Amino acid sequence: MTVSLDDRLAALRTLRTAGEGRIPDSVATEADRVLERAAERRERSPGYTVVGVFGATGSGKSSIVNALVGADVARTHVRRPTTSAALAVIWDPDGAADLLDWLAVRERVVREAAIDPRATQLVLLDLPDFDSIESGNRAIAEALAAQVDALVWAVDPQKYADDVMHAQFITPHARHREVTLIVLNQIDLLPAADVPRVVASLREIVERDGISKATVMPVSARTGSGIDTLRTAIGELAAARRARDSRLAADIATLAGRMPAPGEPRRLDARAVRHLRDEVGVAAGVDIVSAAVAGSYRKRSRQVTGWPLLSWIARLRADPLTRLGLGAARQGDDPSVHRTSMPSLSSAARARASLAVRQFADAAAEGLDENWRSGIRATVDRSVATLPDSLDLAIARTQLPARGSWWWVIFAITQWAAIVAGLVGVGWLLAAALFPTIGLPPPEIPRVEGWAVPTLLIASAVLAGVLLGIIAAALGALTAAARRRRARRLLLASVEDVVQELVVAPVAAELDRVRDFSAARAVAAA
Ligand SMILES: Nc1nc2c(ncn2[C@@H]2O[C@H](COP(=O)(O)OP(=O)(O)OP(=O)(O)O)[C@@H](O)[C@H]2O)c(=O)[nH]1
Ligand SMILES: [Mg+2]
Repeated sequence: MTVSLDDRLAALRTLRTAGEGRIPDSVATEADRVLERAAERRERSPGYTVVGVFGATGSGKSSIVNALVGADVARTHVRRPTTSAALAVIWDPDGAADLLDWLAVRERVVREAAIDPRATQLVLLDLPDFDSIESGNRAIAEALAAQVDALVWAVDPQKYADDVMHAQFITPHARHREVTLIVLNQIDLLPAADVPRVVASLREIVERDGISKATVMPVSARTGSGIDTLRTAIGELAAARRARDSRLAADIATLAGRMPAPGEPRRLDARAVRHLRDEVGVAAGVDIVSAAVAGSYRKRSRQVTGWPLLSWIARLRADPLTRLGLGAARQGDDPSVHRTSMPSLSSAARARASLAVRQFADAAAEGLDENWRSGIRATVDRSVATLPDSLDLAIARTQLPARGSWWWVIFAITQWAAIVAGLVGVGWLLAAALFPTIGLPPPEIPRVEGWAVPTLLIASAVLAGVLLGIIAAALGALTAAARRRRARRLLLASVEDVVQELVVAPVAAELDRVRDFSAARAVAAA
């Protein structure tokens, strides 16, 4: 996979934002530095290649620069350390000025003849020693090692195997292998027969440092042996004009390697969402409210359709919905400020809801790295805090089925008609008994099949009342059950909206963030 530097930089920016709070602070800071450095380097002298010569004191860095240039531009000495400030050799004073200012290199030498015909846009840096006893030297070398486009490591036959140098300086730059040249200097001090052995040994050590297929160039700054090959290699680096991007790409890849993989995020499971909704619904009192809807219906049904002489008793009982603060009285209330008076989100209910939310989050975060898992947990913990209020509001806003039934009025009229018929029967019988006592002729009492009509009237009125009562109760129970189911559905839909907004969506966003991070990490590390 070939990835452009722009893609890599975009990936690093994604890693930085998506990884906020999830990657170690040190890595985040370093990412900011790399992004800043890349932007700054790309603004300056894009055609130029900055090659720095790094190494331990006395390895011959300054001597190598002089040999490359063909003149004593850099001071060399037996005294250690000699070089204490970076020196730039340039061939075009204007083109690289801005770049050198950014590199903070003040000592500059301008030369006429290029070290290689292809290397006119080159900045060659002689640097202070990397492992210096002078902390200033070390700081300069370290800062420039982070800024140059290509690194030349100068080692000498005495110290080429020094563990500290490899572990502290070369290994951290292993990713820069494409823009790294390893130079074994002072080979004139070795018996000629030993050179291949030392080169092979150095190559092996450098491979262990992580720089595979390293080219180790044996040179002597004193005799000039191997210097031409080194010039050609530097000329090629400059001509390719890829060192700068390659270096920045390696920086990004190194950083991406220091960011732990977040793990494979799961898809959110619809069943898990439903289970969460149901659990939170129970906690929010969906069952209590839907039972109250049914209870309220039954009460009002009894009030209207019950035997009129007793139905006033039903009127005395409070409406279960009103008791929850959800009765007809709230119609016209501003629902945005309305609160139910349910005891629903008692501490037990709260605990049940937050347990369900945390279980949902933990299941969603399964398979992720700990940092990301705890990130998801922290996200839902914030949701849990606002959940009770949002649920109460959602329940209060739900349009519950509260209207009466059309058949109530038919039953009511029939009940009253039966009562009137019964009263007519009673009046009739009373008249028959009392009229003679006040000298009036008693009303005639016809008979049907041997039964007195007024008695039949009373009996059928009582029978009708009982029958109507039974039928109305059965119809009422059926309708109340249907109401309860409908209320439950509506309430659960309201709860689902809240759960979606406060829990599911934030968790899904976190999982998307993990996916973005993983994808960016693959691009950055490619
Ligand atoms: N025999 C031999 N001596 C060399 C060679 N290159 C450098 N020297 C000597 O090694 C000593 C140190 O050389 P410098 O070029 O000053 O070394 P440096 O790496 O720049 O040292 P600092 O600036 O102190 O970090 C000098 O006395 C050089 O003459 C070489 O190829 N062969
Ligand atoms: Mg020097």
